[in-house]
Amino acid sequence: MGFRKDFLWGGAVAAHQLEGGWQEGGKGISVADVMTAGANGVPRRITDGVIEGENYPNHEAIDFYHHYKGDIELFGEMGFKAFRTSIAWTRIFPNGDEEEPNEEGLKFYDDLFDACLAQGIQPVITLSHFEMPWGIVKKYNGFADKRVIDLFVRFAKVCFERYKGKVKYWMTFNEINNQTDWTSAHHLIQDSGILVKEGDNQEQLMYQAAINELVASARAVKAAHEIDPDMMVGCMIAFCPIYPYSCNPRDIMKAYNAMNTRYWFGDVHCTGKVPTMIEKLWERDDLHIDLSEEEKKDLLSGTVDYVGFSYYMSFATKDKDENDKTFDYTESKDLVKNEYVKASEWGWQIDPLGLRYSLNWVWDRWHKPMMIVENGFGAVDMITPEGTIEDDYRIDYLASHIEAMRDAVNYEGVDLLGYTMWAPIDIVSASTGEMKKRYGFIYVDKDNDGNGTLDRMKKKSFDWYKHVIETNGEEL
Ligand code: BGP
Repeated sequence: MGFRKDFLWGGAVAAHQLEGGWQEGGKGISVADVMTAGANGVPRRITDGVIEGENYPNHEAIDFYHHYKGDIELFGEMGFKAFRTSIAWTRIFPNGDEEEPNEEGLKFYDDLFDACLAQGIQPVITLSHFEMPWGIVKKYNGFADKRVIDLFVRFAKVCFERYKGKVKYWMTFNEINNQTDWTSAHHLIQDSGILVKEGDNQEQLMYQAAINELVASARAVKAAHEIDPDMMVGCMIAFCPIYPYSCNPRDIMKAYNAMNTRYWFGDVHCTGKVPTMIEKLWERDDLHIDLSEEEKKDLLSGTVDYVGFSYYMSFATKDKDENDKTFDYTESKDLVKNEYVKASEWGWQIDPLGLRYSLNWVWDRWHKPMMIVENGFGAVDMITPEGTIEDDYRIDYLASHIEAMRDAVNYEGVDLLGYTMWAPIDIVSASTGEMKKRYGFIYVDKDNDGNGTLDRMKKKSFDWYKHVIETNGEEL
């Protein structure tokens, strides 16, 4: 009973949210470098290039670029077995389409991975986590253009060859399915590097880019296995189960189609086939998706080895039109509040049982080993007069979710490889650009305006997680 002996306990981050050093070591500009801070209800803006005087929180972030040795030691002290981060594409190919990689960027990750391995920590690596080179955005409009498939595969191969023997677990695209919400310009730039212009058919752009990314992912999986048969390459899905609002059959059908619309990306990653319901939707919406016979073969032969997914919250949906036979689901319009669960300060609905449900759904549908590669609680942390941070709310959130995944292992026998919570150290929030939305066991002295010493300090949850790892998740 309980988690496997070699369970990969750890934490997860993404390069652009913590490294800083945005112009060091020959790094080019990425989409994250042209996103301003949001905060207090003001959304992040995507600027067309870097504008003097704007606040770009990712430029310095928490300066992990210069602090990584100390930070990794702290992860080692907690007993981490795995550390998930991403490789900033722009450190390796500054514009994205150079012939040769940037040696200084490659060397940085060599040093970082060595620092992890010295602590007994396995690096778990995402190749593309919301940080496409700005050069690719400007020249090709990101994954809207098929030529970007080759650019991504070249980047992936360079990484596999260089880090072979150091990195076993990889993921291709972070939360590839966030762009289900194609009405959001934010998701299109983060997931696909598409800069939305007036008059664009965003639905067409999204589905074409997604297909191109899925082909790129499949080719990368094949390349990895040729370079090193021991490599395990996974996908990464943002998993929020969508419940029916009621037992009205129309709500059930709506939720069923909503799940299929949000998770067809995983079907392609895991089975190599586009579900017929998605092809029907393309027909209905008059979308013309270019997917050649050769590409279809690649999809079939480049299926993933495991499913990585993030889990923060659940959703609910409700049918609104009794004459609608399509049961089409549009994320920006079709979600409703679930009165049975509470929400965080940022409106994220807290639902630990939803994690057990998700593990079972993924396991039953795709029959692949799984890794929970993100799960955590963003909150404002206060320093007490004694100088401590008593983050019991974070401990409660994580404990209830770890219990739910242990139940899925014990009661349903799902195959779970590991758990890398988000994020072991405070970093820049991806959705809002804020520093005050904190997830870490380690506090970083930096505020929303970019002020602070960058000093690190342990929160109460630090020792709690250390004990969870020591007991292999038995004592929460
Ligand atoms: C996921 C992303 C991460 C991350 C996390 C928390 O969607 O993969 O990059 O940041 O969510 O979100 P946020 O930082 O917006 O609170």
